[in-house]
Amino acid sequence: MTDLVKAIRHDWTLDEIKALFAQPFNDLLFQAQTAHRKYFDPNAVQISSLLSIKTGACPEDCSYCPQSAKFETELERERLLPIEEVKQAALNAKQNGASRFCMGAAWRNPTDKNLDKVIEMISTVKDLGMETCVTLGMLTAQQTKKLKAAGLDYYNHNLDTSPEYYKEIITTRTYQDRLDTLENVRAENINVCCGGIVGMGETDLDRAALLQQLANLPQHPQSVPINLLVQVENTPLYGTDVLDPIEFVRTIAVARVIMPKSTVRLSAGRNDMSEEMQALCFLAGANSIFYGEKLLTTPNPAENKDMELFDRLGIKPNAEKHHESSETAAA
Ligand code: SAM
Ligand code: DTB
Ligand code: SF4
Repeated sequence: MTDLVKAIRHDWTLDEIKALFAQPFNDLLFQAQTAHRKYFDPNAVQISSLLSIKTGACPEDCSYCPQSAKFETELERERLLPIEEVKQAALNAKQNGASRFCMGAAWRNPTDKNLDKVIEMISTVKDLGMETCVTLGMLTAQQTKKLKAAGLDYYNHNLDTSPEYYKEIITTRTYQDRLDTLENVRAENINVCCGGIVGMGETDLDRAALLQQLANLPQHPQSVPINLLVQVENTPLYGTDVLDPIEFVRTIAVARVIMPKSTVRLSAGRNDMSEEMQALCFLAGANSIFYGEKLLTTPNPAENKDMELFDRLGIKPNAEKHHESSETAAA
């Protein structure tokens, strides 16, 4: 083990992160597995289910996203879902074995009126005994306080890519806007779920720089989703060269090494991955997945396929526990 990976750090240099990536694959995986075993049960994976509570017609221009109004995707746009539909979806997710229910809305930011409706959804899902997560776009400090008061467990807001590559991907909001929302969420002591997307045509350096941004936040996000781009027809990124699966596994492993106490989620893109590749991701320290046949708008492996895979790997769903109290556990 090198000195680089001894402590929880927030001062990672790009050169150090590049050096972690550049190691022989087996050395990197050994390092990641060692870090993982220090803080987590190595055979436990947390499972979260997703629901799109408001689909499509989004004013933003994120070039990976089928929900942007700027691209002619085949998506049916929908209004904010009625509370009964949300409750039923959460109940199904719970019955299928999910411990956290994540609700996503295709908004640049929520209006105060819509936020009140989402707060009702959060209370309903909490009453079912599930953890709650929402992703609604940018938040003001005031809105964040309301979410905290509602008992929200996690807020998902991704940095998506490196600061340098970001301008090639989104023009309608800045990297700093994202950092500001993350700051609001942290200030309210809501658990932060923040990661990015790879396979968008970025360079090796961009992937290292994304992980550097995440690890050098004032606190490591409690949850770090690593998404592999789901290529959707008529989005600008459709047709991008597919990322080498080994590079994807390396990205998970480096995230695990530099954010050892965070839950690392093998997120979007599993539908395009072999089971062997997913097994390598778990070996590299991924300990969470999105579970259920749909992500927000795109397909995800069927529940029984995931359970079969867990069975073959001896993985226990939803038993992921820190060996020590988390660096950043929210109240
Ligand atoms: N509209 C809100 C926002 O962008 O902050 C919340 C919902 S948005 C769909 C949540 C995240 O989903 C994005 O930040 C992005 O990281 C991820 N995402 C969207 N489309 C994706 C795709 N095609 N492949 C992989 N991840 C995607
Ligand atoms: C995250 O990092 N990935 C999820 C969740 N947070 C909200 C979203 C993935 C979306 C994939 C494309 C879709 O299904 O629309
Ligand atoms: Fe809108 Fe979020 Fe999609 Fe960007 S990622 S277009 S903000 S729904």
